[in-house]
Amino acid sequence: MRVAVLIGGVGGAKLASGLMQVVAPEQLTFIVNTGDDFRHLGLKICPDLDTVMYTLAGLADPEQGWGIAEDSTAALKSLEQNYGVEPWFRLGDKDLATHLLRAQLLRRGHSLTAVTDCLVQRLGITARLLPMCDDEIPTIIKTEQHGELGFQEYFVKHRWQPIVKSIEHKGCERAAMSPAVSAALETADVILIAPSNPWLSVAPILAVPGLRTALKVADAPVVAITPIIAGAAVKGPTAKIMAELGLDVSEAALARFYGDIIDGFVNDIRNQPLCADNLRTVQLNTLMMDTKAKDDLARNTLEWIAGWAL
Ligand code: FO1
Repeated sequence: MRVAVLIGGVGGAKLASGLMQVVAPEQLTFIVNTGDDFRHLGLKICPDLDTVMYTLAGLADPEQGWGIAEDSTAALKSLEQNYGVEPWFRLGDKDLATHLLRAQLLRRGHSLTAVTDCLVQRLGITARLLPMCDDEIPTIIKTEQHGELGFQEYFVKHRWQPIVKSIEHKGCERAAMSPAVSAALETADVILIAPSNPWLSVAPILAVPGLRTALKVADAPVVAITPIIAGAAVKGPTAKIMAELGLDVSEAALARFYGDIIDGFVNDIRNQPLCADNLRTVQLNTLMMDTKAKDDLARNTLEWIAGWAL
């Protein structure tokens, strides 16, 4: 069964770990948000691509969810102590190696898709990892307190505390879906939307021109998994942003957000049952606190979909 997954960073990576246990990795394609990408210290940083990549390679820091486990910070300390550079974005030394190699490959003229393929192969990952797009579509957050902020300034520097007024996907009208993303959606048997932040991680992917249409015309069922459990996000600002954008913090509001691009919705067992026309729903444990819960969510989701779609 070929499974394509639209995915953000830390929350999505947990589902990715589960899927790796229940689907042959060669059958898995992760289409990853790159709206969080930015340039820092002259390097292109792709936090969500790296979070998923390190998770699949077994290198991820289990506490933070991002970065490499047991990494050191000698470069960051030297930048601060010797050059007075504020270390607001914590790049570990091993993580820096990824950025250096990526920068070199990009400078040679390779696309982000090709560069990601190269990094993934060298790490021995057999699943496919695709950036949502080869063009840059930075997510810009318009805030009440600071005006427009780049994504990482909002998320890391200001610890997602500013009140969000609106979210822009800068330059999306000039971007194009990559042939690899288009092929992955066309050939998938199942398309999942990971329990990543719908506004910060999934909306940038949906902003890639043609991608919404590709989901609507796909032969495969498209199923989203809720990131909201009992009126709150497991981690991060999903619920806070929903409230700031004037939405109910509910699974019904999430289903409305995805609208006609989804055929199914995996709701959590702790949530109210969801009734919506033309939408199949199921209630599963979506709280992925340990390895078993990750594997169970992946397996139960795919078994449920197989029962009505395959
Ligand atoms: N998140 C933080 O909260 N603080 C950091 O200093 C930080 C550094 C960092 C470095 C590399 C990387 O790949 C990710 C990093 N993240 C950090 C996580 C990250 O920026 C966010 O979790 C995502 O962009 C949101 O999905």
